[in-house]
Amino acid sequence: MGLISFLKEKFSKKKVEEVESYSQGMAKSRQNFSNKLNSLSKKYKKVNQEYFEELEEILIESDVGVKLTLKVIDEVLEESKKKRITDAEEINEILIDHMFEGYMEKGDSLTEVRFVDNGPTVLLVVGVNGVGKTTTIAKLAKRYLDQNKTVLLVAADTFRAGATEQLQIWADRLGINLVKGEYNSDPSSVAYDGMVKAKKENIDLVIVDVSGRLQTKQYLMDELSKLNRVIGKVIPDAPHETFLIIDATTGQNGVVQAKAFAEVTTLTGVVITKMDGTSKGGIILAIRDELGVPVRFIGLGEKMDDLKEFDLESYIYGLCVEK
Ligand SMILES: Nc1nc2c(ncn2[C@@H]2O[C@H](COP(=O)(O)OP(=O)(O)O)[C@@H](O)[C@H]2O)c(=O)[nH]1
Ligand SMILES: [Mg+2]
Repeated sequence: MGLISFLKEKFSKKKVEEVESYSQGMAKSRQNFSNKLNSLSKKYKKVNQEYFEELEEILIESDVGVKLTLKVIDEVLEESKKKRITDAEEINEILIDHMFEGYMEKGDSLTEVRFVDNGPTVLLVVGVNGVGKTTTIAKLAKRYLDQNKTVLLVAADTFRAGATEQLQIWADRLGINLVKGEYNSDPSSVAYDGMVKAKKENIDLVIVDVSGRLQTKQYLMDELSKLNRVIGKVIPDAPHETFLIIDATTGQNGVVQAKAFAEVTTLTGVVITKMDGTSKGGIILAIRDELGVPVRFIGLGEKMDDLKEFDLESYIYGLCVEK
């Protein structure tokens, strides 16, 4: 049984809330992707060269990325030849199996923040302006507050006008503390203050909002390594996690950003925001293929509870299964 048939059966019996929220959040992507796949299989019934060319186009238009698209199409061609399958619907199922196998091949798929046994766990959150960093930080803080952890926020994005104020509003709403500095002050000194406070107060999770200025790679690299050094001085082995935030609506530009960050620092996870606002949900696969870093959470809306653990099966279902 193909993966899609398997998932249809699994989720039609057990309509879990998680799957529902994925389905809603990914409606635009699904309309784009699964409708195109369906009309393609109706148009061709039996596959041929043109069919595979159109299939390739659909994948590329969904932001799966050229490299992964070519790899997957090759695999599907090979399997269909070997098994002598020419029925377009069956081929589409094989395609989906391969797209998602590709994800699993790229390493671990953990989601929740990994907490250290002793002392504060430090999570750096990086990404360019406007991708949803601050909102995601607030959502993550809420998630772990709900799990009875103590959370401290650190506003190390001191360059963007209003960034600190925005984080302050969230901290107030959530009833937690925020460590901040003057506008344009050194992010590392704010981070330092944050670490000292977190250690003194024995906080479980410290989330640091980091400015993602990509003017030059050297600049970003210097700034991030200084930040890492300063944090590690106060809390050994910290930061424990570095999440990169990518806006799904930026398409392949998001992939370019991800590569740039991965070159200058060690990323332990990616969070893809605004999945609800794109019709090109394939970006998750492209990022995973290019970086090999697990997607830890996805943003499916602007509300506090719209941040979900990334779940590959729910994602596939949300992307591919017509409602
Ligand atoms: N629809 C939608 N909007 C989001 C999501 N995440 C963030 N946003 C919006 O994106 C905008 C920029 O977010 P912000 O957190 O300020 O970005 P930052 O500059 O990276 O800190 C805000 O209007 C957020 O409400 C999401 O998952 N879905
Ligand atoms: Mg911000």
